[in-house]
Amino acid sequence: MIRTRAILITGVNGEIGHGLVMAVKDQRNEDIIGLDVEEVDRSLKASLLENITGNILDQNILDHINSRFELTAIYHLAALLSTRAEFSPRTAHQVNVDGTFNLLALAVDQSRSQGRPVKFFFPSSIAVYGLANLKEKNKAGQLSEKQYLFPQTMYGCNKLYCELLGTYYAEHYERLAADAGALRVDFRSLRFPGLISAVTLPVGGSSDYAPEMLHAAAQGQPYECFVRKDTAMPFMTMPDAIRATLMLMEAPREALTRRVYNIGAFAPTAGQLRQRVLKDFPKARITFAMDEKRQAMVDSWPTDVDDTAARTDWGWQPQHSFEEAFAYYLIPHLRNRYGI
Ligand code: AKB
Repeated sequence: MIRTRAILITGVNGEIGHGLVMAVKDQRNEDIIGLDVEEVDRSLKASLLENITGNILDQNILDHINSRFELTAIYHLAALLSTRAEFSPRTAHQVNVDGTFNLLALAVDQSRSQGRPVKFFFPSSIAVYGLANLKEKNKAGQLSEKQYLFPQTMYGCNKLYCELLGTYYAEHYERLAADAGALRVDFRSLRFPGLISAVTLPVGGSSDYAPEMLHAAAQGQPYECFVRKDTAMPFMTMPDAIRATLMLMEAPREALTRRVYNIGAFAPTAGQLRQRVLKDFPKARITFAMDEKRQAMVDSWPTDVDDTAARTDWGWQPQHSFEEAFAYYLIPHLRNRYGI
């Protein structure tokens, strides 16, 4: 029996999953298998060759996928975000780490049967960084890929380990085997900043204050921001995150000098976000009520990242600066979405 060629997207119901399905459907001639632990959103179903409801920890599901499809690439998006992971560290480890391990094993099986490497995309995060305190954060400024890798959150630990695990699969997997050296998993990863979508809202992250503030304002609802006004961290629009993902996956292997890249776009403080939201929604009621524990998590993340390697190796350049993000993407789409 011949298997059907497709790409696999795990966690397809999530924010990145939504954006990625739409972009792949618009720009590429590839069939998509969508996997999610919840029933796949109705809005996505028409764009998928097959939607599968199942857990990435269930080997039967992965065996089923392996037996039916020839996967040209795996976009492994399923994860518990940083705030949720602190409440359920065991589940976070199982989903974020064991789940990734299972998907890497699937990629190896696929590579063996296809006789070629399988591309594997892993969304990492600025949560891999860990700055000791605010003084250190402000002093450190933009961080390169190798600095301050001492995460203070479960999610950050999970992401950092999986960056290393994926790199091991790409560079040294079964290094003592007779056929050692064959590239099986072409692992590629981006450290995403906080992502802001005009279409969906994140669940369980610590950078959620930015999208929550915006969506609340667009709906005329009050919003209490859980970090201080002066809190800075990097953000990016969802279309830029999707564009970066596809650019990295399309880049020729020889152009890549690393397997994990920082990417940045803009890095406003929460106060600057509020000011910009008020420009378009002058009646928005946005107040600040700091949650000390979530604040400390965000304070351990950098104010911004150095993405020189991504710019040099594969031409990364965000389409949306802070002002462009609001003027050309967020505000028009939010107005359209909420009918204002
Ligand atoms: C989160 O807040 O957990 C994520 C992230 C920064 O990776 N948005």
